Amino acid sequence: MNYTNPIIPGFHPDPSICRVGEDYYIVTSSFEFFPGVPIYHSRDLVNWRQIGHCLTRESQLSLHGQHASAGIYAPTIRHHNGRFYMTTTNTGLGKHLIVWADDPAGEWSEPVWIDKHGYMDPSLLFDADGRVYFTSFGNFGQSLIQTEIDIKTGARLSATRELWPGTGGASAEGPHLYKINGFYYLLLGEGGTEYGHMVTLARSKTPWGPWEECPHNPILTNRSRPGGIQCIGHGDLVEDHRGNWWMVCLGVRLNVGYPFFHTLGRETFLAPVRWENGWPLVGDLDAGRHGRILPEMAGDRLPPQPWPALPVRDDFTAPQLGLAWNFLRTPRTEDWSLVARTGWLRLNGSPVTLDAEDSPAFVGRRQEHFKCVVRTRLEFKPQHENEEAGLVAYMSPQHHYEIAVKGSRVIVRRRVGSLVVEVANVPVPAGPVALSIVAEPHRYQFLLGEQCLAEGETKFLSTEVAGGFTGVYFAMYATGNGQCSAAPADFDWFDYEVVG
Ligand code: 6LW
Repeated sequence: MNYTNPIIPGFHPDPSICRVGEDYYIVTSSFEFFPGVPIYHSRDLVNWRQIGHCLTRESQLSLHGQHASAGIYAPTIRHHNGRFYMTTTNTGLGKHLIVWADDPAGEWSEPVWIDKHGYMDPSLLFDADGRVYFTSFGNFGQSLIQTEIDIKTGARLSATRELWPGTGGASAEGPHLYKINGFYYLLLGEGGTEYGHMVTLARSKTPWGPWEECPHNPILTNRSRPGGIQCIGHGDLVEDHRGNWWMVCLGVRLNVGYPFFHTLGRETFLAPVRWENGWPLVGDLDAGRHGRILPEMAGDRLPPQPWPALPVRDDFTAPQLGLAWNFLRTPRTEDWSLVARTGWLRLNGSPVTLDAEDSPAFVGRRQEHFKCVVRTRLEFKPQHENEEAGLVAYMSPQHHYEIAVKGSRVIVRRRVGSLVVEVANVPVPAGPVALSIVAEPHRYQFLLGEQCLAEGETKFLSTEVAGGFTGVYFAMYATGNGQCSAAPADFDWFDYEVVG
C-alpha cells in the first residue's frame, strides 16, 4: 500500500526516530522557538501526532538573545533500558545537552550538559557491551567526531577521535552511528542542507573505523532531479516491528515550479529501506541505484493507524496552550495569559516588535499546508497610536507580513529585508475585528472581515530569500512599538483551516 510524503509537514527538520515495541517517536529541530524539540508519536510510521516537547522549561531551554535560526539544532532520540534519551545542541550556549524521560510525552529531565564536543548534531549509540558513543559534527575543519561518554554525567570516557569525513561533499554533518548485524554503520548528511543535500554511509567492524564506504553513495538524494521535492538529506534509520527498515529524513516541497523557492521549511519524509549485501537501498531507486524520495511511495507499510483530525478552531478554553503553539525565544510571563480573560488568549504588547531578535508577545504555529486559511477574532482598544496587535505570517525578524489593528487604523505591513511598506491602511471598524490570512502557494491575502485589504508574494518569505533554517509561522502578536501597550489584545479564537 502506498503512502504520501511528507509524513510531518511544515517546519520539522533533522528528524530522528526511535521505536519501542509497536510505537514510534520522532523529534525535530526547533531553533529559536519555545518550547523546544517537538515530539511526535505514530503506530504506523505514516500517521503522526504531536504528544509534547522535550524542552519545556527555561532550565532546559534558554533562548535569550539568540539569533534567528540559532538555538536548538538537530536532536537525536534513542530508547534504552526502558528510558528515552534526547540529545541536541543549544547553539547559542555552545553546549550539547542530554535529557531523559520514562514517558516521552514528558516531563523530561533537567539537562546533562556536555561541553565543547564539537559544534552540533549530537547522536547516541547504546552498544550491547554497555558503552555509550556520543557522535557529533566537530567544526568546519574537523568534521565528524566521537567520544565515549557516561550517560548519567555526560563525562567523557575516551579521547575524542575523528570519524569518516564523508564522500567529499560540503558540510558532512548529522551523523548517526548504529550497530546492525555486526557492523557499525555511520550515516551522514552531506552536500549542505540546500539543493545539493544527500545521505551517505560507511561501515566498520569497530565504532572508530577504519571505514568502508558504501558502494552506492549517496544512498539517498533528490539533487539534480526533477519534481517538487528537493534538499533531501539528514536521515535516521529505524527497524519496524515486522522487521522492515525505514529512513526518515528532511526535505522541502517547492511552492512553485521555477525558479525554486520554499516557504514551509524543511519537512519530515519517509523512505523504505531494503538491505542487500550488507548495504541499504533506500527510497525509490533510479538506474544508478541511488535512492530518491517521491511524493507517493510504495513500501511494505504497516497497517494504517490514523489519528483523529485536529480541530480547526482553538477557542482558548483549555487551561494550557495546545501543543501546536510556540513562542519566539523564552517568553516573558507577563506578555501572555489564558486566565486574565477566561476563554481568550490575552497578549500584552511589550516594547519588543516583530523586527527584533528578542521575544515579542507572539503565539504562533507552523504553516504546514500551501493552501490554508488562518482567522482570528481580536478585541483590542488601543490607547495610543503606537499600540498594535494582529496576525502575522512570520519567517524571520526581517521577513514578515502582518495585518493588524494599530491605533485607530487597520494596516497591512510587509517587511522584506530592509524594505518596510504599509500596503493598506483603513479606519478600524467598531467592536472586535475578524482578521484572516489566506495562503496559496504563490501569495498570501490579508482580510479584514470579508474584505481583502492587500496581498503579498510568498516568495519573499521563502528560505531562498530570508535565509535561515526554519519555516513560516502564523502568529497572533501584540507590540507597543518601543513602549509598553496600555491596552491588552484579546484573541477570542484562532482557526487553522486546510483548503482543498
Ligand atoms: C543541522 C544540520 C543540518 O544541524 O542542518 O541538514 C542543520 N542538516 O545537520 C540545521 O538544521
